[in-house]
Amino acid sequence: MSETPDTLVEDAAAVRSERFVEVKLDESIPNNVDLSSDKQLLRALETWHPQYLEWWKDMGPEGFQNAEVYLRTAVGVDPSGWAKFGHVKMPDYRWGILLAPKVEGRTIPCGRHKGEPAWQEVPGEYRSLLRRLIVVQGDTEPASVEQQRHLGATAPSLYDMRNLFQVNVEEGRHLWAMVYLLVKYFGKDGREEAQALLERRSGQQDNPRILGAFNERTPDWLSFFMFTYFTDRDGKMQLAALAESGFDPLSRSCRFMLTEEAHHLFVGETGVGRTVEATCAAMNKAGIKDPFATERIRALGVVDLPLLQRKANFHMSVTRDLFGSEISSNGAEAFSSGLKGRFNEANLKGDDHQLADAFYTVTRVVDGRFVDEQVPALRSINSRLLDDYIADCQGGIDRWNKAIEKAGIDFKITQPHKGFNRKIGEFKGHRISPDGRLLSEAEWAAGAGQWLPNDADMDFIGSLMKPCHDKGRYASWIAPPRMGINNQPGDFEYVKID
Ligand code: BYC
Ligand code: FE
Ligand code: FE
Repeated sequence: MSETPDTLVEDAAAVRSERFVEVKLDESIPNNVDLSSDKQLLRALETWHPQYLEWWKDMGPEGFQNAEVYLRTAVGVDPSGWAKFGHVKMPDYRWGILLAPKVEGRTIPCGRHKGEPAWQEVPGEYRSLLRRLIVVQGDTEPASVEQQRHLGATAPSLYDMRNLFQVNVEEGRHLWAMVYLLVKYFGKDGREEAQALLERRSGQQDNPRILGAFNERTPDWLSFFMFTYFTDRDGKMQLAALAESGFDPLSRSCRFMLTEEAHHLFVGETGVGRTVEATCAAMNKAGIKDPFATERIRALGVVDLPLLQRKANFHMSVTRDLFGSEISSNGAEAFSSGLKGRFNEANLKGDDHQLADAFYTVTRVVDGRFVDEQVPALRSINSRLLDDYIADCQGGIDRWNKAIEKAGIDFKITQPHKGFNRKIGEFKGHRISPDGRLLSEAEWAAGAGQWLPNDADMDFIGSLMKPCHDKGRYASWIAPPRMGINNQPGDFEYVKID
């Protein structure tokens, strides 16, 4: 039988729908993974959904569940137009399951299976490692929402409040992204892990979140901005590494999550930047040149720059711990198995992507001195991602410094030594100053209050945390943004508080 034009047309349509899977928004769970055709999966997710909403109402933003918030909702995966904006109550947000389009013929980019077709199903021999990576990633998402849940009450403006809630609903969607993978690909134990993701609680003694930084408090807005600049950037790096996964559904999930992540980093960078701007403007207006004139600066209702540095030191150090031990056999196995690549793996030129004979320089403490050691590259995968992260942090810091310099103030925000205040990895158990000196316990105790936020700092920041909920107004310590969200005017009502 010869092919009729009709079947050709149908085939073409099938190819199209494979590549540009439409997002089905009218289903109970918006998705582009054809949920309705997999009844068992749909049922499992529909069972999880009300429990997720319970969690959101218990642990999500406190006090604003009925407020109408001007939110961006993902409605597609086309980079040129994937979101729409509108006022919604957060519990009505359309959390969906969205994967970046499939790349036809994609192969495993690294490790011992390099060049083989990417896995569309879970590779049996790596099942538990893969599940662990997905669970750890998933756990951080609701943890951050829990950490930030009290911040609405002290928002410095409606604009900032909206940005907080935007970040929160998207971290909620990131949880959905990981839960989809667990439930679809890991059967019963995947469903149990999905359940446990709603049960652990940030900072709780008996059932804490998995990674250290996600059990720290985010008590004020300065912490929030530092967190979204530094800790969401760990999210960016880890998602980028998982986007290189040979397990294609994980890669596609992470690729789309990265699209949303950019806004979280923007909130952090501009949040700190606007704080710097308000401080410099107030100092100049009052004729204060000395950034260390703490009391006079604080009396202006702005944050002194050395305090910003201490805050940054804290968030950088706890976030660096999130990369795991610099030298790690788990890290080596994640790479060799092809489950997790390096940052930008597919574009690393002049590299065999297997690293069997390669070395990487890792700084270690040996006999009370720093030593740069050549370590097998496979075992130092975590170290390399950490170094890439530290480099990635610098851009925004340079932009903050440029604003300080332009204001004519002699101060520079810097990154502390890699070993400063570390609890995980090579530097754990050592006392190291921000400028990279190995210290005695007594020297550390004497210096810590200058390097990390001290009690007086936290009290002062606390005193600034007064809500500013009038349209178009901003708290004294933060400058207005250059532009509104989605080009809205300055007095736009980003959150309609009921
Ligand atoms: N705290 O060999 P090791 C984000 C555990 S952020 C407590 O050193 P490995 C987001 C580790 O689990 C991105 N425990 O390192 C940001 C292991 O336990 P097991 C999150 C820690 O295994 C803002 C043991 O210690 N994504 O998305 O290579 C807002 C020895 O581990 C810590 C990911 O992390 C710690 N800091 O682990 C919202 C990606 N560090 O297995 C969201 C997925 C390590 O022996 N995770 N441990 O019981 C991974 O790729 C890896 O698991 C790690 C490094 C990066 C965590
Ligand atoms: Fe996230
Ligand atoms: Fe994020």
